[in-house]
Amino acid sequence: MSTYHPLTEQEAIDIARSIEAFFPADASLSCKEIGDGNLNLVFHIKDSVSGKSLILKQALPYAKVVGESWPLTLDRARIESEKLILEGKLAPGLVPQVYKYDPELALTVMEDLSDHVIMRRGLIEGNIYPLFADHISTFIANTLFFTSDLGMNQQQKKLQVKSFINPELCKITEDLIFDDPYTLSDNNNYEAAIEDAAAALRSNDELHLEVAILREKFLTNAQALLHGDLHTGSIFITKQSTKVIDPEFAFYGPIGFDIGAVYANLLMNYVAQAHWSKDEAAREAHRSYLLEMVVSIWNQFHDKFLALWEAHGVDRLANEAKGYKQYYMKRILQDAAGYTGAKMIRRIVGLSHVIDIDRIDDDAVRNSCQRQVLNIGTQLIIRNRSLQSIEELVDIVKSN
Ligand code: SR1
Ligand code: MG
Repeated sequence: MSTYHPLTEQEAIDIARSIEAFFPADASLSCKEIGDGNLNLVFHIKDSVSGKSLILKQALPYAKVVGESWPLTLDRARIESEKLILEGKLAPGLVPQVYKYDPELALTVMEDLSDHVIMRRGLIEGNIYPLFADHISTFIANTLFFTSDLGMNQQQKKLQVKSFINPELCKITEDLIFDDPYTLSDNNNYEAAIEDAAAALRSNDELHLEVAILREKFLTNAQALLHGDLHTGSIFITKQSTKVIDPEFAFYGPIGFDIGAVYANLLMNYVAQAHWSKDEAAREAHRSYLLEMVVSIWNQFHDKFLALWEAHGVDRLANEAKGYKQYYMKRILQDAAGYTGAKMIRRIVGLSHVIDIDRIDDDAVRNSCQRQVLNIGTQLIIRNRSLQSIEELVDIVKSN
């Protein structure tokens, strides 16, 4: 057993070579560290003889995006590998295969998805993904239903809640999403040109009440085992295939939080298409496509979740009480709207941004997009508890 230390590229090659029956004996392995996320090292190992490849992901004991001054638990590597394995069982084909987890090194060895692209980049290029709504609605419905009190043994669920307690990663979300944007915080990061819009977030009492309610649900509502960070940078995609990665923020929380993460990132791309699409017709086509995708994801998720409930529901009263299913699904939709708004706002004024918006080089266009994201986010949060349909969510987006 090795004691923890950040791996060198040569050590990553040696570990990859030891994965049984993966690389042939005459493999000629090369390695490159390719991690471009906020937290971890990611080694890409390739055999030039067979063409086979692997990913080794190693957690660092601090948040890479900030540095060693922000210590972070290595237990997130366990949570990530256990969640990936569980997701692979509940939503087959929609996550990378895990070959090995090494707790000492906080290391997960998994399938290389280099034949896919990160969805955020694909959307910026204006690509269409015809199967995405089907795939992601299956992923969300299956992983959330079967880890909830509706779909699994309720005593086992309590043990699962315990095993996925993830206090440090949850605190990042609690601070960066549900606190910092609404106060003067050193973590905040936004341009002087939108100071007035950022200040408006800090003085809006109606908004603060709704964010406090969303925050409370995030802190206390252990509804299902969430991915916890389901943005378009956590999704590898092609026209035929979707693979969800990076569940290190997994914990038991409100179902709407995962849906809100997907929506927020689709909608920020929707706003940013004002810059990224070459001509007006292409831009409008892509924007319509993104809004249709938002509607389709909800409708498919709704139908799939209810079908699972019908076939596999374990809670007699929840199964039979008249009106309960409608109540439950509407609450998920309303939570999803609120979390969509919260996740949009944090990416404009908070610590960690998205390239859809940040890489717009024209200052005026970028600032205008930032303001639009803040407006949509604010309205979604303020109106979340009265929202009645997915079409209403789309209307809020279009009217801002
Ligand atoms: C300090 S980590 C910043 C962000 O990166 C992750 O992807 C999460 O979204 C987190 O909030
Ligand atoms: Mg991540």
